[in-house]
Amino acid sequence: MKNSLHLEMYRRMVRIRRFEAAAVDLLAKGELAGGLHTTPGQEGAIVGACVALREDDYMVGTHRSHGHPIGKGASLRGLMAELMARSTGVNRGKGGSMHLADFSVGSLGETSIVGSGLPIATGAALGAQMKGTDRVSLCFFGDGASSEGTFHESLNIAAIWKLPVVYFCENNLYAISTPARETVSVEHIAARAAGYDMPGHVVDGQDVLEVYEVVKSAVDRARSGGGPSLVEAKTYRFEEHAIGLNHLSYREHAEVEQWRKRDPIALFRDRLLDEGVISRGDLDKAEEDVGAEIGDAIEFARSSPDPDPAEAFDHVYATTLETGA
Ligand SMILES: Cc1ncc(C[n+]2csc(CCOP(=O)(O)OP(=O)(O)O)c2C)c(N)n1
Ligand SMILES: [Mg+2]
Repeated sequence: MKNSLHLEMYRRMVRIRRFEAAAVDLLAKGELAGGLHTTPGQEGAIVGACVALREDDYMVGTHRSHGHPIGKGASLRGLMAELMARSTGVNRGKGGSMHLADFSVGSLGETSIVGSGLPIATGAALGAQMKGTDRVSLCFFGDGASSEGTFHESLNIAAIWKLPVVYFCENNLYAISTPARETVSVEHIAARAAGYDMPGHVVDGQDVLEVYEVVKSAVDRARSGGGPSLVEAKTYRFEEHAIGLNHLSYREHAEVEQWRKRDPIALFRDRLLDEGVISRGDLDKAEEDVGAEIGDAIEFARSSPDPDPAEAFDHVYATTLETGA
């Protein structure tokens, strides 16, 4: 792997962390409305998986998905404007935090309905196959979603039709306050792949390079007609389920602290420096550049107009196919 790919991975992880920190700050200041489900701790899983895709491949996120479009290469301006409900947002300011679709980078969107992304990603893979393209679809979902019916139905049909899809579970050990160990029938969600006769892999979600390598091989397999795979990343969210839900006490403080020691960004930075892959100066410069991008995105959003109320019912139903696919 080349240095430039490592640096881009680092940049995207930092971009996600800082973008969300800025959004939380804007929420506190009242410049942004609604809730935010943030993802600190899970950036390695998100970026490692997204970077394994080609730019024209598809990706579907979850309700916790500011990071996934960023991982897929979306520009911050349209995402920040969407969070701030401006007409220049990726969904014209009508979607908000849980609906950050950006078709320009193959990001097909997110919704608040847990498990709803699985059939969408499966459908995108079916579309790619029927059109004879070699596009692959990457589907993110959580440990909670892995017990929804949509998970099982999607994996079954994808296996039968050998669809080019990679199912990627971010197992952060909890669905809101419910531990996966109390609701998931297997120790490793990846073991469920066997029931659908597809490969299942467990990866360390705090290790962006391990995630990248495993997802890349699953993507290559899907692209060459080998069918779907299931990848489970063991990871952790450092913050609460959503901003403002700080009253919940379902996790031991020591557990949170233990995972915080395995911050995927810090681990990657240390490794790049230890192995001499990228200089400290280049990493610092990447962080500085991301800081400037965030500032630019906020200014862009602040100076953008609100959506026109006359457009409220536009784009509810598709009249033309806008994906360019
Ligand atoms: C169908 C459905 N059921 C329940 C909810 C309420 N809900 C929102 S997020 C969430 C937890 C999802 O957990 P997981 O899939 O592990 O994702 P995580 O929040 O950990 O990223 C639940 C139950 C919902 N939004 N949709
Ligand atoms: Mg979870």
